[in-house]
Amino acid sequence: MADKLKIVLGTSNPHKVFEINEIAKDYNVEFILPDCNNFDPDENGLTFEENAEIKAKEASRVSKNGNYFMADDSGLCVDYLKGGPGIHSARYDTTPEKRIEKLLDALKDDNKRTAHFVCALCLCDKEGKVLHREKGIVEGKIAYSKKGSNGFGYDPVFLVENGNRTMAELTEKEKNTLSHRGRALKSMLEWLKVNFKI
Ligand code: ITT
Repeated sequence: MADKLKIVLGTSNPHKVFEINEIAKDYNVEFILPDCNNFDPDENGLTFEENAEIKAKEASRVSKNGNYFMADDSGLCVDYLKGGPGIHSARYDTTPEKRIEKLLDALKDDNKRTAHFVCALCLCDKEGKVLHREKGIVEGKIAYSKKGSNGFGYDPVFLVENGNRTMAELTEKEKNTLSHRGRALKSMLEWLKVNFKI
């Protein structure tokens, strides 16, 4: 079998690297971290797509390893908060716990709880040229309190689709099958399979 295609993942979030490699494990590809001291691009885009592109291009610029670069920009969009925290999900408050508390507090008057997670992926080459993009969404609702301990971020308060389990109560495999990241990445992997024979 040919060597695994290595793709540098422009991220500083270890949960993303773990989930992405888990989802990709049946393909001849491996996602690795950028070879640089501190990966911290200015995510000043106005959309998930723009921020994914900023991070993928920054990885191609600063990383000393790799020929291909991908980034994931993702977040939680709550209807009552007019799509917020959205692209600001990672910065909604200072810690994951505080972010969840702030979200539950914002919805405490029994407001509309429908929400969705979004994941935008962008793949580019060494020169920073965009080769492909994908997007994945999973619909759900914000729970009244935290449940479950798997996953990361807002998973303990995100009730998946029409079910009564939060994302943090799903097994790793269940989350990866239906999550925004799982859906976007599956399409990206199929594209890579056709174009890079992975
Ligand atoms: P990088 O920018 O370095 O990749 P980040 O965590 O800052 O890492 P984003 O800017 O894309 O990444 O913000 C994503 C945030 O959205 C993340 O920190 C979580 O709070 C939330 N999020 C994204 N995917 C999630 C998931 O699968 N489960 C729970 N929360 C998620």
